[in-house]
Amino acid sequence: MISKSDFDFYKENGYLVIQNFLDDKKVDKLKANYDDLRKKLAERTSIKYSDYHKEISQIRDIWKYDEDFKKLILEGEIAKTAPLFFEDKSCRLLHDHIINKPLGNNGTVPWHQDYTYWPTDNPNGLSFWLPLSDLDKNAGVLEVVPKSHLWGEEKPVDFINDTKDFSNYDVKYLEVKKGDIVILDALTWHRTSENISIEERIAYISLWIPANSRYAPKHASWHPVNDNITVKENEILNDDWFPVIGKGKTNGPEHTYLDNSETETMQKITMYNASKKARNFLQKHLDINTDVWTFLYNETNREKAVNRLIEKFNLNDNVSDELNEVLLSMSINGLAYQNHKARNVYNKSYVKFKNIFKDEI
Ligand SMILES: O=C(O)CCC(=O)C(=O)O
Repeated sequence: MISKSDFDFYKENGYLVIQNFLDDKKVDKLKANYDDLRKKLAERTSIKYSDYHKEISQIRDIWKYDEDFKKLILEGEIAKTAPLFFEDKSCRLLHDHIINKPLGNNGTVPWHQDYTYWPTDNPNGLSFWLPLSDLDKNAGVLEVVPKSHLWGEEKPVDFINDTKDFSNYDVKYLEVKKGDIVILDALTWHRTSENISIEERIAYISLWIPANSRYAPKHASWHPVNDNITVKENEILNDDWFPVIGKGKTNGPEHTYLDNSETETMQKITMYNASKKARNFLQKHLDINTDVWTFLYNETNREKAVNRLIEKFNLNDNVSDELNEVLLSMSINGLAYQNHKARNVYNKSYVKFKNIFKDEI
């Protein structure tokens, strides 16, 4: 039960932790389902599970694969709670995903505001962030800047070329326990640091928007949810992929929003184009006629590719191990994304790739 003071806290600070939101048994079942799912997805993509497990940190649209997650967000505890945080007591699912910070291969998700990445016209959304285990400060917990949702929307942050710094602010580390949930306003500045604990850090996140949100492709045309949208620009997001919970307004005025079309530019390497740019670059310079990522996932091909690139770009020989690792990581990401839009959200390999080839890309 959420009290009036909880709602007041959320409104004032732009986030809220609800303790004991789900019992341990339910969370353990969700975790087991996630373990099964990632095994199935690795198999379906012909990626070795050990590679998939180490590399893939984001799997999208969990509710489309798994009945327990689906029940949780469409009928269960989250469905019963999310609408209460909206003016008309109803909301629409934008999408859900799991973000994992695997041990030894994870990093920071830089400071950002979620709404800046959503192709929708109304910033009054939020997300529910549910950890599937206890988290201490070292585990890559959510860090939030209280009250920052009141500052309004800024341009989207490019995780690869990130420069935001909130070290002078009163940042809160949300050391939540298994079964707790964090509710986060879509304009609240937040990040998660590297997981340096002894367990992988898994969070299930569902993102909610006002039921009468309209499609705004210019706000985030690169976002994968665009692929699930069949309505036209400025129309209400009435599509099967975006179910409404509650009986709220499914009509209403249009809102103005920032035009972020420039994030699509292919000029320099950014989080919006990194995989595409890397693939085009490798296809061209390695003269590959088949799928680049399938080709590079093969160890022998990858070794040949490394030698060829070192020779062609006159790189120092000592870059060979790093380049091999980067190509492996990018090939796993590329294959998983092509197959089911899963990937590593930390972009370490793209940053390394960018640093190795500098202005050549
Ligand atoms: O779970 C994470 O590591 C990142 C979560 C996040 O930043 C988000 O959900 O917007």
